[in-house]
Amino acid sequence: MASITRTLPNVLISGTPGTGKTTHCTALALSTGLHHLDINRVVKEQECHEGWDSELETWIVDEDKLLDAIQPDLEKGGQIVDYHGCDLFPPSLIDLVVVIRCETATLYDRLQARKYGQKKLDENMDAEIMQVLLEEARESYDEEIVVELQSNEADDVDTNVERIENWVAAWKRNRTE
Ligand code: DAT
Repeated sequence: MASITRTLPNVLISGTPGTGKTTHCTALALSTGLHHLDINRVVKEQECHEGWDSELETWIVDEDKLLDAIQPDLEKGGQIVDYHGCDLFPPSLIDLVVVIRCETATLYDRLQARKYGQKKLDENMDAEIMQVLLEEARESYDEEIVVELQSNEADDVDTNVERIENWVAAWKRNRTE
């Protein structure tokens, strides 16, 4: 089985757009040496989509094609997976799920700064308020591997990254014992 042969863990960093996924993944890739697997980038560069949704300003993802594209990396392990969805990845290939959260006023400012259209902005604000990603994560994976972390201030990133770094180190130790 793929999960037995992996010597490095796969960590999914999820959350509503603007909460801080990419900020965390970039820092984590630097501090752990694991690979930042930016799913939006794969979708775009490997054309794992069925076109552009101009109303929601996003690619319409072809999930089968996307999974085919990333499966080898997930099987290899050592991936920090950066994506706003949780239910797409095979649970057997994900070792930790971090759902990044953010206070609504702060998120609103971040999304406005990105110049999102009103529909996209409202949809993402609703998703954060209704904690859609957290629920999705809890439904898709064992509850013990799902962690919710706040990302409102710069200090939060440092604390969260250190915590995930420690988790990765413990996972590696457990593998070799
Ligand atoms: P995501 O990848 O979830 O869309 P991001 O990492 O690009 O989010 O962050 C969105 C913006 O918010 C970006 O300008 C960085 C900033 N940001 C993220 N986390 C933060 C934090 N904890 N403190 C201050 N700014 C943060």
